Amino acid sequence: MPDTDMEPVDPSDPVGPVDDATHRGAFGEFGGESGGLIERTFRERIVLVGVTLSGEDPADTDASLDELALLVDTAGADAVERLVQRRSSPDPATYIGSGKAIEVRELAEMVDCDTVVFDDELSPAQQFNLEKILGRTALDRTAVILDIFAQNASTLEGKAQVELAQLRYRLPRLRSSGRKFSQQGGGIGTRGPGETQLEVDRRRLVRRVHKLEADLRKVQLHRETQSKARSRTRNRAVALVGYTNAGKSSLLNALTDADVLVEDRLFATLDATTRRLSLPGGESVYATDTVGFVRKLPHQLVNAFKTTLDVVRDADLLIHVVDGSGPDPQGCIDAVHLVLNEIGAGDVPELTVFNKADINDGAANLARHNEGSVAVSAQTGEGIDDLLELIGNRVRSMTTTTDLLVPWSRGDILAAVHREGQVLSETAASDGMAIRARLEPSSLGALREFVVTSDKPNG
Ligand SMILES: Nc1nc2c(ncn2[C@@H]2O[C@H](COP(=O)(O)OP(=O)(O)OP(=O)(O)O)[C@@H](O)[C@H]2O)c(=O)[nH]1
Ligand SMILES: [Mg+2]
Repeated sequence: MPDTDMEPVDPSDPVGPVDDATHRGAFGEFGGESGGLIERTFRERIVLVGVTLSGEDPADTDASLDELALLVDTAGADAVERLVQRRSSPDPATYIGSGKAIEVRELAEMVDCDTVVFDDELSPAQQFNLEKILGRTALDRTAVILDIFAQNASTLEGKAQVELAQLRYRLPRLRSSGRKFSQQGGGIGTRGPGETQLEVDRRRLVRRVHKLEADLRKVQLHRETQSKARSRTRNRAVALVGYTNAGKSSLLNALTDADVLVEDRLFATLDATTRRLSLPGGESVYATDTVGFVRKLPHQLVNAFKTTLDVVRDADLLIHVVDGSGPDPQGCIDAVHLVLNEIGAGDVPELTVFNKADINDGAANLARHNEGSVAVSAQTGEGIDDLLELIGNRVRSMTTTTDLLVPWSRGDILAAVHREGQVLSETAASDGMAIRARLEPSSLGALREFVVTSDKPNG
């Protein structure tokens, strides 16, 4: 659950933060801080570059570049031009062809842009070669997403996860890009330290990675203990998942009194928040809001956010929140499914919720064409009762309705039924208490000799 017991970073720790990950952006210089918020003195001008591989739909490249433009904007820069190349495969040395790279350089000079952002993860060598040809900084999608995460991380756990992802991304780039990672020192593009210093830096980074990994393992252990405690209480767990900015946090707030930060911003939520949610049938479940997804979510982040994403993998039901008013709901759904598969949550049952029904007819139309889904507005509350009903039905279908006859002499069994299940009715009979209860299959074993009939309502 959300609040972690992670150790604060000790400033005297020799393996303290190597790089002020939360205050260094992918773009430009910072003008300083006011009220704890970072202000950038200027917004860099960016050229975006994408590749359509053979067999790929150019429309997908466009959608991906639209999203990259939004990511770049969130990170604090302006995408002023874009360029797409069709290729059979990425060039191992330069990602795009070297002739095309010269074209990009000319375009960058023409529009006076400082940085070129490529819509995929570049290998360290590709990045190095591209910077040489372009004569300016070459960044990739991963660096931009990491930058946004770094700006948004607020809890110790979130910060540690982002820093770990950044270090894993930067380590292999240390030598080839000549970037400098020491505390004092310039931002992107400054010349690197000498070979010896590089080795020192590298060792320091590796030590820091190990420290962060150990810290995060502790958090994970803590969380596993909590989730064991929860499974003893027999409450089901649902996780809100979806594309970033779809309205997951807004929906958790609408369903419970969670008071999670809601912002019109990509990746506003990086930590998991769990609240108890009471359903109309009388059951309660634990509902967790967590980090949003995006196309090509960097694997470094997926790995570093493992403890946070475990909540999704271990959930009994996913509430997949889709912005039904947006231009490309299906593209977002597909992107989310890819990430779910990647984190091993591809098989968790899913309930699709088309949100933002107050904006246009999109959500309602989508819900009509998608069996078992529902249209809601987290903002106005429209459809929320239907959603609660649906969650209740889905959760109920996971448990079994059972009739038991418990002899009067077995007070312990009576108590166990009440503790482990939800008692629907109790009728006193001459030979004991006749009970109808919803029980988990796992509880049924121990109660077998008292079971009269047992059936699963919705399969
Ligand atoms: N009009 C309208 N706006 C909504 C609705 N739900 C959410 N929003 C807005 O959409 C934006 C994103 O909402 P969040 O709840 O932060 O979205 P999220 O999915 O948690 O986003 P991340 O945590 O950044 O991934 C905010 O500006 C919300 O006010 C809705 O039903 N209607
Ligand atoms: Mg959120």
